Amino acid sequence: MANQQKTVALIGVPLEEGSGRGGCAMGPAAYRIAGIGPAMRDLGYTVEDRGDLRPEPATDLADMPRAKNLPVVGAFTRAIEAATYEAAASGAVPILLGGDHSLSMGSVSGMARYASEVGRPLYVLWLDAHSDFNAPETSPSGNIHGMPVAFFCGQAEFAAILPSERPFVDPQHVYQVGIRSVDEEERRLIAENAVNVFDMRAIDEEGMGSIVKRILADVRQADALLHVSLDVDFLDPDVAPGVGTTVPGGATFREAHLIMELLHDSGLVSSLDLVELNPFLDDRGRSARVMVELAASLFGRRILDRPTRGG
Ligand code: HAR
Ligand code: MN
Ligand code: MN
Ligand code: MN
Repeated sequence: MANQQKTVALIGVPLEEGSGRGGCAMGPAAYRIAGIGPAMRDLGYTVEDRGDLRPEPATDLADMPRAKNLPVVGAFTRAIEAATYEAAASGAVPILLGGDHSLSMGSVSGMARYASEVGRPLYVLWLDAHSDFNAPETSPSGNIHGMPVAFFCGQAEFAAILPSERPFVDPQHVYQVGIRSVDEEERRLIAENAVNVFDMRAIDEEGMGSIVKRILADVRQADALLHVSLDVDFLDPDVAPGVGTTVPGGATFREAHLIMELLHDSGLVSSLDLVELNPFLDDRGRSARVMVELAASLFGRRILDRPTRGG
């Protein structure tokens, strides 16, 4: 990603109905207060803030007990899919300011449509404590933020939210890093679908750097677009407490920072989600600032210049 002349499109998604509790809808405001726009501008990008999406609940989507708040989440999914696709098609890098993780049903589907139009595969890097591969039938909670990966891989067709001919992401092109909370049925699903999962043990044994370099080599080899989805709970709760589903033993700030620097150097990132921030649970804006800091590193903020390494 050469910064000069590049445009980033900020898309606010005040969606919390996928999470089963209040607070994530304040996420876009918190990211703006923490300075996401100025951080991108300082790096040389043109910043288009497209404001917040606020769709009316979809009247054609019936309530489903095992997929809570479906008419709201479904309406957001449609609006997010369209906004993400349009931003990418206009040549910008979409940055989704969440909002709970159900927003990725829309952002990844929008990028999948864009990728198929330009004739390239879409790969997804999922940075999260959770696999988010439940279907309504397997979810223990019924919360849709635990289902987006299954949805964009075509494994959770729980309602006619998007046209049935939409392109799906191949689960083998999904790389999950930081995983440490997987439900019983979900465990079976990710294995059957051959999702690439790097849990905390893999990170401890192999090191974050070598895992991420391998992933990026696969993406480059495939000449793919890469969508990055960063869930606050990927980070250790000591680093980022502002999230409803903390799981101990998460990534350190240094591990997360390294990923962002490697992603920037790769030049492969086409789009980014910042999700699950719950400002109501945060500690004086700390988690919002950490997320903005990580996004800035992904877009090129660096500590020192480095000789460019090939590949
Ligand atoms: N696996 C659990 C469920 O489906 C919890 C999912 C929580 N997901 C997030 N995003 N917080 O990763 O209910
Ligand atoms: Mn998640
Ligand atoms: Mn999570
Ligand atoms: Mn393949």
